Amino acid sequence: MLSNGCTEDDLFSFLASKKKEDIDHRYILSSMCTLPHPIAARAHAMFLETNLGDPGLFPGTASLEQLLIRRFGTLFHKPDAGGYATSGGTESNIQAMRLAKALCHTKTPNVIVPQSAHFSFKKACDILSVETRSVPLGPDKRIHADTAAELIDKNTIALVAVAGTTEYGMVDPIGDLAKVAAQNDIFFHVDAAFGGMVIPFLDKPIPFDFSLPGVTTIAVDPHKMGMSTIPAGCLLTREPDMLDALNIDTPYLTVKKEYTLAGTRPGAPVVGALAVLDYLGTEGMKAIVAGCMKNTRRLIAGMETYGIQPAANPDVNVATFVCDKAPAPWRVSWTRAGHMRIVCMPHVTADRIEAFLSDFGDMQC
Ligand code: 0PR
Repeated sequence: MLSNGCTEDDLFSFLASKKKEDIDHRYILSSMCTLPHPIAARAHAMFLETNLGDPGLFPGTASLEQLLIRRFGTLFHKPDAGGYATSGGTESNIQAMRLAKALCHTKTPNVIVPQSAHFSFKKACDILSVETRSVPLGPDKRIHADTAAELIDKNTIALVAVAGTTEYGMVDPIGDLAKVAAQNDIFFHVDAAFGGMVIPFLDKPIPFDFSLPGVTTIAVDPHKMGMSTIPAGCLLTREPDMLDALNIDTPYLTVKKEYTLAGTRPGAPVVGALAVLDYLGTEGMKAIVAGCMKNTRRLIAGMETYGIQPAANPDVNVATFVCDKAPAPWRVSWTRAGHMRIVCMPHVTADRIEAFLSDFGDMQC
């Protein structure tokens, strides 16, 4: 640390020079995050000092968190769903697995997780000392109910499915899997961290939520397609009080118990998330999602004109290709199987897709 600090001008020119080292968002095609909606940024700035970890000091902010949970509960067909705002999909998935473990009493627990699941489940199972059983994918890059059912035994504490897989943008057959979970009386967690803010707004929504009786919990991330500021995730539970199973005593806080993972929790991105939902409404979100899906289809069609085949037929706005090279300075990502992956987020506009396709064509020549 500098003993006498520095001037504000010096400090901010240093920070600005460092920010310039970051990748220009116009070239980022690899991210499931996007530029925050201006409404989210404005709401975030209003609530900078708020801490949901001690909600009795910020009752107004805490009521906005409850409102956010109610908005998602309603969107997911269970208006009285329980839940809270997490730091994102990783925390939601860890907490869902923690909850599943708390509700079961087995000495050697296992969870059944799709091969396509996000790596946060590895962290969850590691922390919780739970065995992971991986469900292989079908040729359509989804898991199937019969293959998942074969892995269930008396020590299975949870089944997991993904609504919008990280790598290929696929939605598992949640309806079939929910039936298997219900028949076996197993906790069923749907990771809709990405798809939860896409699927409800598609022209033909795919059933994935509490409308399916077997679904126990859902993870959804406003800081992905919800265009909120980072970090903003939500964990939703079918039963309003389910999370109480995770309560621990917090004697010196304004609340005497908490079930969250983090202690201090930022209110600002949570309010940012709610602000975007309320500002855009369902029609506004449908327009955003329709744009992202149109761009995804255009990208796939454009790549096909160069002889590049898609690696999957995605349910959400993730396009993957059998291709091993991308033009600079674009930032794409690569799946474990070596496919090129582009996430058509709101900042990836139609113009940017055309610019990428044009640069891709030039690279091929
Ligand atoms: N579940 C799913 C289905 C996800 O896709 C992700 C993250 C998570 C859970 C975990 O969410 P958090 O990262 O919020 O904890 N998916 C992206 C990924 O790993 C996250 C990401 C975002 C990566 C932006 C890079 C990036 O630039 O690919």
